[in-house]
Order: sequence, then C-alpha cells, then structure tokens
Amino acid sequence: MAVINIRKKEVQIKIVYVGPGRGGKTTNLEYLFKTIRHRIQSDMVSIKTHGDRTLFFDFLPFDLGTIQGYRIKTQLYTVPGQVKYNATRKLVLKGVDGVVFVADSMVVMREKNIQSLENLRENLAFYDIDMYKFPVVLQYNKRDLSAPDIPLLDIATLEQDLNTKLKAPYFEASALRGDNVIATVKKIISETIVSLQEHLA
Ligand SMILES: Nc1nc2c(ncn2[C@@H]2O[C@H](COP(=O)(O)OP(=O)(O)O)[C@@H](O)[C@H]2O)c(=O)[nH]1
Ligand SMILES: [Mg+2]
Repeated sequence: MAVINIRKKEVQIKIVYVGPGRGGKTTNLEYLFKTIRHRIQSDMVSIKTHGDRTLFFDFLPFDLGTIQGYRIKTQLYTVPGQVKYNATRKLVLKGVDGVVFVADSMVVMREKNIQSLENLRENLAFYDIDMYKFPVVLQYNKRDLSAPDIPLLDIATLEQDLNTKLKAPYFEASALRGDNVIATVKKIISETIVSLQEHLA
C-alpha cells in the first residue's frame, strides 16, 4: 500500500516491473534513468549477478511533482524473471501499488510470458491482491526486432494470451530504443493514483 504522509503532504507509490527473464525490465529502467535524470533524486541501484541478469532488484526512485497538494514520489522496481527466483520476486512485490508486465514479443517466449503472468497472479494473491482488480499495464516489448530468423508474436496473439481477462492498457514498445517506455510508466502511475484515490475516497 502507498505510504501517505499527511504532515509532509507526500505520497510514495511503489511500481514493480515484472515479466519473463530477459524480457526487458531492466532496460526499461535504464532508459528512464537516462532520459528523465533531471527528476531523479538518487542513483539507480542495480544489484546484478553474472552479466546482466537481475539477482535481486533494480530500483529507481523519482519525484513526480504534485497532485492535489500532495507530492508524488515513485519508486520503480524490477524483479528477477527467472523461475527459480520466486521467493525474491514475492518479496519485492510486498507493498506494491501498481505493476508493469513486460512481455517479450518473440514467438519463442510465448509460453514464458503466459507462465510469468500466472506467477504474478499467484504472487499478488499471496498478498490478498486480485490481479484483475489491480493497476496493471502491459508492455509488449522488443517490437523493434525485425530479423527474419526472430519471428515476433502479433499483437492480437499477445492480447489473446495475456489480456483477455485482464483488460489492461497496453503499449507496443522497444525498451532498447525507448519507444513507449515513458508512455508505459506514465500510464501505470496514473492508473495507480486513480486506484489509490478510489480506495481513499
Ligand atoms: N531488440 C531488443 N532487445 C531488447 C529490448 N529490451 C531489452 N532487450 C535486450 O534483451 C536482453 C535482456 O534485457 P533485460 O532488460 O536485462 O531483461 P530483464 O531480465 O527483463 O531485466 C538485453 O540484452 C537487452 O538489451 C528491446 O526492446 N529490443
Ligand atoms: Mg533485469
């Protein structure tokens, strides 16, 4: 749940990027770190193991300005996507206010995307959160790939696999190029704030 400090007129929201390993979660945060640096107060913290795989999490705090007199502070986290790190994934989801699900558009990742979304549903249920009533934004990533030997799932298939029941807003993106990376984070932040307002009302 968001941390609301009435005295300081401050709301702190926690957004977690989830999705299959190698789907582009860290690349999203790296792009945001590069492009919106002026709003970022502290450095991006990245805890990585061999090469570029996230072992624990990447963390990016930034200040968004003010809504209704409250200063909105956002913390972005990513979790490790590999199946074996579920305990960590669960831990990072503690207190989450909104989720970006980064799906990998490559055809070979079809099952991994579906399994990862199911894993998210289970992990949120552990915290008594119903994924279908929670702020979630889908990001269909790696749309820039166009090599003939790397076929991509079409959007209709991704929508059918992942979004039939969820009915979440979605973006076609390239985290590598930065396409729709900012649109994705803006959308999840606004969905999260709307949801918090409904819960506080
Ligand atoms: N072509 C392409 N590659 C990407 C994109 N996003 C991430 N990658 C690459 O996919 C690999 C895994 O990305 P990473 O962000 O570490 O995935 P994570 O495990 O979800 O954090 C890296 O080699 C990235 O450069 C994208 O939009 N397009
Ligand atoms: Mg990562």
